[in-house]
Amino acid sequence: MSGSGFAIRDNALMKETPTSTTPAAWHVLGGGAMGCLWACSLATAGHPARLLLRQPPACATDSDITLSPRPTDGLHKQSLQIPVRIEGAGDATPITRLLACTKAPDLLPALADLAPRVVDGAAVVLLQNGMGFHAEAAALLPRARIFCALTTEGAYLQSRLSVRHAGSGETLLGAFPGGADGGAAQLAAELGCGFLPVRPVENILPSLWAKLAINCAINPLTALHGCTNGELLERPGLRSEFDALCTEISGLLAGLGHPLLASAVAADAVRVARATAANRSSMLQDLEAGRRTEIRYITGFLCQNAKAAGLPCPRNDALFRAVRQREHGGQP
Ligand code: KPL
Repeated sequence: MSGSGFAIRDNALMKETPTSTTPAAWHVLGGGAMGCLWACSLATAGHPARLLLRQPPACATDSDITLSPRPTDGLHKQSLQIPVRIEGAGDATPITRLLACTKAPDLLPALADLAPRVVDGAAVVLLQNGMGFHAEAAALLPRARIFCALTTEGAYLQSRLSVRHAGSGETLLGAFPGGADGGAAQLAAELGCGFLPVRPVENILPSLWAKLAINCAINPLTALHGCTNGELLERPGLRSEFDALCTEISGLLAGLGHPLLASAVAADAVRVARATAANRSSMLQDLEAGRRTEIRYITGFLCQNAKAAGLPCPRNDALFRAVRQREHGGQP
């Protein structure tokens, strides 16, 4: 997406191609913690779940995901083997329901590979951190119904195809680009049929912006300083940097027409940093693992919108450039 404007697009106008599978099979894209967790949630509720991997195992198409659930998931076991079907992009099965759980930088190339398999009217749910890729994803899949989701569920991979559900949260789901329901209620019921609850919202954009603002405040600073989310609040030098960054983000949100989010951002960022004090942010983990980070879709998106509106954003801009430099192996 360039700028904050969204093209006119209406999910309700897109007819879904009827298929014989009842209930509809879900394809879950990405073998990270979120992909495995959602595949397990759907499979335990009896929905056929297929895990789409960039590099599927050479010979196995059926596999198990090892799930360590939370007691509140209602599965009454410490660990379960959940059977799933593994597919690669080259498989031919038509896709009617897709939950994309890749990192933001991997999303568009993966969707381009899958596009020929996505049936008319298919529901495609984008569950990535950040903003700025939704319109491009919609352009790659012009005949699909696009939804955005964001989640506060916590999970981590214990090893390949072995996931621990580490924190219970909530997932919001809304049609892209927002506005009328566009099928979100029905889809939320389907996707939320397992142990991960999903709440439909009429307009997901404010929630996406609110999450973006929190990620702008926490992720780049923790990534560059190599610290936990909680240390941002505790270490005096870092705390003043964090506070000044929140002030700039708040001013930008106000200038971009989000006054309510602007007034809440500092308190929200502190609340999330405190609630996830022991966490190493996803951006820190990406930098440490030598992976591309989501900076382009987090701070980069905010800066792009700020500049288009003529709003100076020196702190965010400096963080954006510093993280990009680290991604390319440079030192601060
Ligand atoms: O979403 C997060 C992330 O790490 O990407 C936060 C909220 C910062 C938690 O770590």
